[in-house]
Amino acid sequence: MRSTLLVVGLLFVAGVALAQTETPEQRDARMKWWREARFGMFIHWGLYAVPAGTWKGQQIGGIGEWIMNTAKIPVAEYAALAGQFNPVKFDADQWVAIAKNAGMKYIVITSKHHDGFAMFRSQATPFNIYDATPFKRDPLRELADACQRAGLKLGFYYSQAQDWHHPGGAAAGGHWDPAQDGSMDDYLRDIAVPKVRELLTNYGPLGVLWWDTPVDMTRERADMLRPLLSLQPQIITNNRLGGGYEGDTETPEQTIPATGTPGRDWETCMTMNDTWGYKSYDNNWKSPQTLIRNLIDIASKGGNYLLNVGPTAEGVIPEPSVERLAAVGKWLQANGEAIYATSASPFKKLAWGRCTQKPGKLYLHVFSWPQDGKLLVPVGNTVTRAYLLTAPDQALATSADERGVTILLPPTAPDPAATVVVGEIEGEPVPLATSVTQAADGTITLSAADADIIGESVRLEGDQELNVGYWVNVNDMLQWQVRVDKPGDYMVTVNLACDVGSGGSTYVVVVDDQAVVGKVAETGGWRNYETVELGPIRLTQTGLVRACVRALTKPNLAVMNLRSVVLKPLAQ
Ligand code: H79
Repeated sequence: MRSTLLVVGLLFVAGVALAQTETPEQRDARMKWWREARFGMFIHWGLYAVPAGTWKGQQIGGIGEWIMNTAKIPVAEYAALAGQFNPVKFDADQWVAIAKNAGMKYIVITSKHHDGFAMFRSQATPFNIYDATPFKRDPLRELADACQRAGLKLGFYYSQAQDWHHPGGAAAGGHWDPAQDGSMDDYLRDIAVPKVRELLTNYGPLGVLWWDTPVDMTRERADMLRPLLSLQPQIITNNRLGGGYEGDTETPEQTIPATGTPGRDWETCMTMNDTWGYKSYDNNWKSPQTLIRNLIDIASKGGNYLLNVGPTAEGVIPEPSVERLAAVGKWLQANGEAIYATSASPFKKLAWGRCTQKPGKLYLHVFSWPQDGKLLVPVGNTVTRAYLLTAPDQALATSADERGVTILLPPTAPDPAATVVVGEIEGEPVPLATSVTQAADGTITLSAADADIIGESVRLEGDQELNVGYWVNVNDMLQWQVRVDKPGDYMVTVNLACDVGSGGSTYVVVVDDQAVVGKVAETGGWRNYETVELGPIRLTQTGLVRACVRALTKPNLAVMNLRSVVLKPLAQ
């Protein structure tokens, strides 16, 4: 009896383990379409499209889908919006065509945002578009069918930890109406779990389940939802379930990480203006060029771009979004080979643009067209053939030296947003160490972005001007190779930030074996940058020299955040 129980027990444990483990090959197979896709459409559509950013005549600040929370709208008043929600212009095939025409390979739509309103027919709650509105249709059903017809993957966003409508769901997002009173566990059990089960059961094979804002999601709460994923064994989930679950993808929101997220698949989600859910008066649109370059930047770091649209309460994707998506689509029509199914750049940083690659090919996305027509690619391989992606029959001349391969370009950029030059190579690309060169006036800028970062903790971060941060290991250091052509005396300045309580570290800047020492003074915050003068340094030789910044002592949390070290020539 005992041994039977033991055997049954072991079989059970083995079964669970089997169900939960996946070999790396199985995982790669599951992730394949997503990794190749590179570009998807995020759709934020819900009841918030009715007020569209205005409540009782007042324009409400912040993101449109948060209006109920930001304006502290009582639950019953907000729910009454459903009576006015009749998106008769909604046409699933048209939305899917807009995405497809943009070159997007998948769609992720809000099935239920924090406001609690389900954009699908649900048995779990009448607060859904089928039962509570005059529309009486299930747009997710129609989108699932339209995506199937068009060959796009469909994913659902589901906000599991916030629900400002159903009792118990508003604990995480604030609380402003007694109707929200209740237990989060009851809400999860009675509302979230059955709804997610419906989403994973009723709409055919899904590409993605996109959780959000895992506030108060303990392991126990996450474990109420996570087993449902076995209903769709191939589904890809993000890292926002909570409870310590990592999911498949990292999800930087509104930012492109400086170096991607090494070792993890990732997807930047971003708005085209400043809101996810529709706001009638938000006209702060990003230019097509910015969107194209964002997509390239992300692909060059091995990530995906999930670009948002916020349809109106009539069911229309705003025209400025449609125009921009068409422009990106036009670019991808000509240059898609350099985006889809590519892998990340082999280079750390390129002064003129970005790089993606496929076996045997470097795709050089030129943002800043070289004035002298010479594109320097810091690669050690022989480039057997170079050409514009849009003109593969016209070979471009190349030459090689110790800095890499120079490709001779036409005098003007054929595509100002980004022109793709293809460099065909044999074998794996061999990136060459790039060196910092002196500006015309002699200035030497050692930027964090150009540094070789050596260490365990310190790493590159930031959006615009990059910095190194997380410098908690005193032995970490930054290095550069500098090509000196104007020896002489230079003043060394450092652009750094240091939070209150973390000051006092000492560090040394070494260039060409000459050292200056500094002591970090607090600047009031990790993002408060100040430029401090360290002292003079003499450069005696021309040619390649080494530069480095390393810490000597670190009495507190971290050494500093560092953006750059600059050497300015002193008057002779
Ligand atoms: O669905 C989109 C956002 O609504 C959601 N994630 C993306 C994909 C999101 N929810 N919360 N957050 C992002 C971050 C929290 C923002 C807040 Fe605020 C800052 C909440 C309160 C202060 C923004 C500003 C919302 C209200 C005021």
